[in-house]
Amino acid sequence: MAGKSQQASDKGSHGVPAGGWGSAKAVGEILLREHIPLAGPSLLAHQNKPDGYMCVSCAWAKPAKPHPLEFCENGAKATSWEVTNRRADRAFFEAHSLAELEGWSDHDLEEQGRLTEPMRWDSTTDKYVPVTWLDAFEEIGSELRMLSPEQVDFYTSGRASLEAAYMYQLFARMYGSNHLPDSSNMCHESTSVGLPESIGASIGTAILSDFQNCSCIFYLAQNVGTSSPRLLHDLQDAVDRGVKIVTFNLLREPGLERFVNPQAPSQMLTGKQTPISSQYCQVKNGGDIAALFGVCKALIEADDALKASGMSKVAGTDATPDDVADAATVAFAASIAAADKKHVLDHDFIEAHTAGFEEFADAARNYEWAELERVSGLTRDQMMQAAHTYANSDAVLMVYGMGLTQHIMGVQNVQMVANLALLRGNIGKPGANICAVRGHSNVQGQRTVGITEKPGLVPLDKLAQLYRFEPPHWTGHSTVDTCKAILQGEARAFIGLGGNYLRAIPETEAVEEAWRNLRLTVQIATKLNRTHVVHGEIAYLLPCLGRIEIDEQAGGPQAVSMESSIAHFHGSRGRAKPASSHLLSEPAIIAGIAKATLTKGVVPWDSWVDDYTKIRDAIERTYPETFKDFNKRLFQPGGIPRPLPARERKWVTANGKANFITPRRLFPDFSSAASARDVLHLATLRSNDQFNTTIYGYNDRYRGVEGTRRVILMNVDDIDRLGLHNGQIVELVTAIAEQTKRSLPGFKVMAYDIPAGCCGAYYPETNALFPLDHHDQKSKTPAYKLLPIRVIASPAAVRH
Ligand SMILES: Nc1nc2c(c(=O)[nH]1)N[C@H]1C(S)=C(S)[C@@H](COP(=O)(O)OP(=O)(O)OC[C@H]3O[C@@H](n4cnc5c(=O)[nH]c(N)nc54)[C@H](O)[C@@H]3O)O[C@H]1N2
Ligand SMILES: Nc1nc2c(c(=O)[nH]1)N[C@H]1C(S)=C(S)[C@@H](COP(=O)(O)OP(=O)(O)OC[C@H]3O[C@@H](n4cnc5c(=O)[nH]c(N)nc54)[C@H](O)[C@@H]3O)O[C@H]1N2
Ligand SMILES: [Mo]
Repeated sequence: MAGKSQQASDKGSHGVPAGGWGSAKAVGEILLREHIPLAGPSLLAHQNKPDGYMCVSCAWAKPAKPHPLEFCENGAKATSWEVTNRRADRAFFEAHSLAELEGWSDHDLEEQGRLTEPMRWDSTTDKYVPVTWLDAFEEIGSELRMLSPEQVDFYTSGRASLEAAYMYQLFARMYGSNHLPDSSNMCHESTSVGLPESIGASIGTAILSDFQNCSCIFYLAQNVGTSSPRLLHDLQDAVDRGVKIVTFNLLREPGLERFVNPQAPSQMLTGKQTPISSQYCQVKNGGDIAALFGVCKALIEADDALKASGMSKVAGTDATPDDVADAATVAFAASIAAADKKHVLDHDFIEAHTAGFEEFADAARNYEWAELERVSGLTRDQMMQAAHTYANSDAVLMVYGMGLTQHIMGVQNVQMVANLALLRGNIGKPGANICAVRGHSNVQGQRTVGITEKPGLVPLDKLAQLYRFEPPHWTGHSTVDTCKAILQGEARAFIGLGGNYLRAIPETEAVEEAWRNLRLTVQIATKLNRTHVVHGEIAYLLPCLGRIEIDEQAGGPQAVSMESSIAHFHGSRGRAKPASSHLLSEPAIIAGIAKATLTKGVVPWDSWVDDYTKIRDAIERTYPETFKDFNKRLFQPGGIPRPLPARERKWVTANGKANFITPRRLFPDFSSAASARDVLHLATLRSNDQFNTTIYGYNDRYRGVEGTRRVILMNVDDIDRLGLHNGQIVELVTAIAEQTKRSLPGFKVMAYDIPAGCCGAYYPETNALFPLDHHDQKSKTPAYKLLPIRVIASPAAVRH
């Protein structure tokens, strides 16, 4: 039963624990590289503190009683990257045409440093040249007025504040468009669509205290050491309390195996490591529905056996356990009975609060273990062991990330997590909830204040009443729809509030080509990226203040706010000197464009920009319950909690119940060609040296990758079987929708601890392989964690 990947080994894939000296060293290196040896450390002391600024990296919780240094290696990197002394100024743009910059890597573009003044593309020289803010707003406004609102898409990346996001969606709607695609469409959209059907919440229900009250954590498909390192502190504290962590991940991620707290001197000096996972289930990508069905099957059948033995309160038959179950299940049931428990499932909760249990339970009973093992890549023993831990824990917290959401069956993955939680009432009691770990630092909050293409999620009547206009009621474009509209020539203008759209989306090559036909591209940004370099007929690059910078307006220095992964709102006050005196804040830029575009309306754009408390008052007027006393509570330690009915077991669903939703199948139905023996399933990954499309460097020290990002992580048996060898240069070719050839040369084979049939490579280098239609049907989240590909020997040289 003790399979190789069952127990957390004491070494990660590369013997590197998460955190530790490597982390401390990396922070020092990045501060030096960005030329900020002094400002950096003193600034970092204010990161994620009640009167400080909220980290621009991940969205993890900001505790009421922060650690002295409430930052991590990656937060420090993100801060340094923003307050860098490097500048992409007018001299830089004078020296480089956009045609030339198109040949640059993502890393080299951003590495030029902060943008310093507004720029307009000049067609005669093919360069960005300085322009005044007023001229920029005027031309953008007059172009937008000439287009019809259906032709314009307003993208948002998840970093902009609640204030900026609220203004932006209001502007788009007053202009007449619901085309408000956002980074969330590529990220947790499966959560936003899946959880409302299951439990009537569009976000996770967990808050920080659940980490202190749980007795077990199921940790699924999230790479804590890289993506939200501060959450490691909460995991470490939980482990110290004896909490069992059961991990389901495609890879053996060091952060989920062992942690050395770089902020605990005793751990640093003694090298003491906290083992994180008590059980590590190395699941195949896309295997989670099968894996969780296995856990549920074990629980349901043990419950059936108890019921049959007459030990359960809901007894009803004369059958003995041996009649209904095999030895393993009987043993499981007996262990529960021995612990003086009457049943495995929480029947009272199921009865009182849920619908759909019987159908779900039957589906679980009907799956054969062999099939669940084949699809998940786990053994029955592993799934049974996870079920034991689950059944013996009073309060189980479910934590998950992109390895569940970015799938063809992303919504069903998320709903499967809810199903497992519902079996034992693990929602809405202390320590038991669902924690959807968010990505960008305010991606969750933007949706809260109206950034969405779905008009049903926005109080349109309220907006109409407050601002006296008729908002559009049609459904707008999600990110994938925007790509389609660009490909079909229906979209004519794209406004980007941050982000790097052309690198983040699927089907990058075709969309890039079509993008050049857009009439207008406007990018509000801090650093140069590919989405600014490839451009439309009229193109603007509008540089903004970052969150860490002092935002001085007529009414004095301003604060902004954001929502963390655990649904708390926090104020944030910038402390660094702005990168350039020509920068405007995001609210000021949005107001400038709005005023130049809209011909009517009653929004006091100028006074909002002078004093952001007025924007927050407007947010409170629009959402009185969610943002009650918003300004007054802005800097409340620990943040302002957002109302979460599901935490109180109030289910805001169509039937007023929490719903078991039975997935239709275990795995996507790919064509038979895509199931051929030489096809592998690619998951795209983040390295420890990147933030999304921002590439800090070419090492991933946790995974032992050095000096390149063009690697393909493969199982040794697959390397052999396909006649390849470690270190060989190969081409990656998409094995679905093959009428269009999608391929990328110059990847290096790297033998890695990954289940057979699966492979991994970095995002965004691999995005050109993804067909646009390869997404979850309901949420349209691109299936970035499972693409059938072929790995083919090729003579091309390695490139970055
Ligand atoms: N340093 C850093 N921090 C970040 C980001 C960053 O790029 N860099 N990005 C931010 C953003 S926007 C987001 S959304 C989050 C992303 O943070 P995560 O949710 O951690 O997303 P990924 O890094 O893509 O990795 C997902 C994890 O899922 C595993 N996995 C892949 N496929 C499967 C599968 O099918 N099943 C299971 N069980 N596991 C699977 C991978 O091995 C990996 O450990 O992080 C945020 N924070
Ligand atoms: N293959 C694959 N593709 C993926 C993913 C994956 O796992 N695999 N993950 C998806 C996910 S989860 C996400 S969230 C998306 C990310 O997609 P995006 O959010 O569009 O991309 P980012 O790389 O986060 O954007 C970086 C740029 O944001 C700008 N920026 C930084 N700070 C600020 C600021 O304060 N204000 C403004 N205005 N601009 C700023 C800078 O110019 C920087 O170059 O990518 C998605 N794409
Ligand atoms: Mo994300």
